[in-house]
Amino acid sequence: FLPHLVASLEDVDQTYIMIKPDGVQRGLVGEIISRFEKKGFKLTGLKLFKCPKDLAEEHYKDLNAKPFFPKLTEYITSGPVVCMAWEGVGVVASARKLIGVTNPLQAEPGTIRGDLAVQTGRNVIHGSDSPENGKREIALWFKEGELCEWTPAQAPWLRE
Ligand code: IDP
Ligand code: MG
Repeated sequence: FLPHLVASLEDVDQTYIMIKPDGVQRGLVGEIISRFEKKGFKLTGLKLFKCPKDLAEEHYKDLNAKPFFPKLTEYITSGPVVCMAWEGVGVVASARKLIGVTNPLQAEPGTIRGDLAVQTGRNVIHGSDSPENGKREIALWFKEGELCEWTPAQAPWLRE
């Protein structure tokens, strides 16, 4: 019996999900939010936001040596984004599965990128890649008071 493993199965994680400017411009906001809602995760933060350049650079700082970095920060700042915080057991990895792999042409049908996008440079959505980055990115994109703690009415129907 490994109580730490059992406990970790029940740990509630947070992930930062962002609909990129192409997703907003293409009218995909409702469609995308709906997929996370229907899955059963809990929305704890939501805003439409025009991202300043320095924030885009900070968010993607691990990629700042890549040749596509200038175009990436230009893309992210080219129009409003929808910033979201979602919470749930296993939400980080599950959201990455719902999103699909980085290149939409390789993303499985049924995933957001697989269904709704064709190019890596316009792949409509971001999702944190680890629970640590989920926390870091939520703190980066949301101010105190912008997140909402609440209990969805469906909670007892989602988990035994
Ligand atoms: P991810 O969004 O699937 O986690 P990352 O490798 O973390 O993918 O890259 C972050 C974002 O940078 C991608 O979602 C995409 O918008 C952009 N990106 C990654 N690789 C390329 C590329 O080769 N060309 C253009 N843009 C890229
Ligand atoms: Mg990434």
